[in-house]
Amino acid sequence: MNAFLFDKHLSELDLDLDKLTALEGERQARRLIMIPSESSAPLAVRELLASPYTNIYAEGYPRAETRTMSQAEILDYACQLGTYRRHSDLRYYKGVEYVDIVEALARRRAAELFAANSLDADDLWVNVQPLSGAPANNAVYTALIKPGDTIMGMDLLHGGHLTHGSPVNRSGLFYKAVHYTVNPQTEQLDYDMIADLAREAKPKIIVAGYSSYPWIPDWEKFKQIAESVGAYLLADVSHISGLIAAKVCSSPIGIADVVTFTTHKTLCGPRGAVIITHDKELGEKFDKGVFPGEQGGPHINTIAAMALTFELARSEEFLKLQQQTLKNASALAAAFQKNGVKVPYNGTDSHLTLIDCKSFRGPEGVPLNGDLAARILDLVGIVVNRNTIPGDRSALSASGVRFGTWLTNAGLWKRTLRPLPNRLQSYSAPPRLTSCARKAAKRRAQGGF
Ligand code: DSN
Repeated sequence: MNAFLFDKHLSELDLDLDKLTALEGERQARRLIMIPSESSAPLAVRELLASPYTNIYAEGYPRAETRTMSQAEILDYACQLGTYRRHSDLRYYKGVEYVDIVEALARRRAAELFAANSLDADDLWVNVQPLSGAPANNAVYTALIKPGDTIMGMDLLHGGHLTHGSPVNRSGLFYKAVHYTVNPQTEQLDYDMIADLAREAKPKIIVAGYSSYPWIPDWEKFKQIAESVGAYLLADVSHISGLIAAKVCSSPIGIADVVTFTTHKTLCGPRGAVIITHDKELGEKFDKGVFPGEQGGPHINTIAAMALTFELARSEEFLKLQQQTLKNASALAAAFQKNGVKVPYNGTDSHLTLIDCKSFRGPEGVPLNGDLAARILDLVGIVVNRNTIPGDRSALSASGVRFGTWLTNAGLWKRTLRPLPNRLQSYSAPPRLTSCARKAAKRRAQGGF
């Protein structure tokens, strides 16, 4: 019984899920995936995600003094394990002697990697427990403001994120959200307009950092605006954390009061998120905001994978990857423009760019929309997402398509496409679309949906 449940491989236990997983791997290897919020995590990162750390509960945090220890001190097992045995700790569970080391290492490596703007690792307070970007931002709000307080972020339709105060998200339901937009003439951030809105709305938090606005913000200008109205500045750099880690774009660390980011986009790590501040008092609030404010047990397998990600991001290869990712995005935007395709925001200095699908018209002059464009591209093996662009009125009818160049890390020329595993050779293909369509028509004819 035990052997049946616990010792067998997926291919022995569930052929369907095994096939589906192999097919997904094959899809990812064959397609040009250009969704800028995705990435391809290295094999070793994925090994850690499937490691024994997935079994652990560890509510709480490692000891505070490990924040200013060097990596060598954190990895001094004799000392760490002795301390663990001798003293009580902040975790609610035992069995976390190695987990403590892993999380302390992840925090330290993140601090060393992201130290910038004259700060060093010892100046930074890092939390690596947020399960993803949305919980990270929500933990920051929980820590800093009360329901009903005002937050100010970029309009979702112009490139902001759901958690920056969208009315359909908790950030817009619990807090009073006001939104800045791009300047309609330049389609770029207009710091005077943002400052005017901040003076009028008096937000407690201003959010900078975007999901589809492609230009790196001027962090100092945002900080001046936030200070002028007594607001905290939250830099949500989820999309560009890999670029910041490689120092190929400006960093808000030490400028913004708090920086949040996911680890699975340009940073090429596991699906998780990080909160960093240079203010210890705020850091302690964020720790409480994450646990117990927002979450229960952290995902230690993810934290272990983050620790590796932060180490890999210090490599020369990672730097080259991020440099090339930037070059590729600029080249892509320029090529679109050269071919008469309108590029919203008029270019990029990050890892993503967009097109305005209205540049294309059908035979009767009907403009292409984002959804149809994304479907056509999918059919030819290019995977993107439809996206709103300035001028759109609803997230449901987007005129744009968003392209990210993280696929630089697939190398194209470097990756050899492996044939499907033998066990899939005999796999009979899923029902063809036409037969699916026939079945759907039959269901509809019989009064189904
Ligand atoms: N929705 C993600 C994106 O695609 O940018 C960010 O959370």
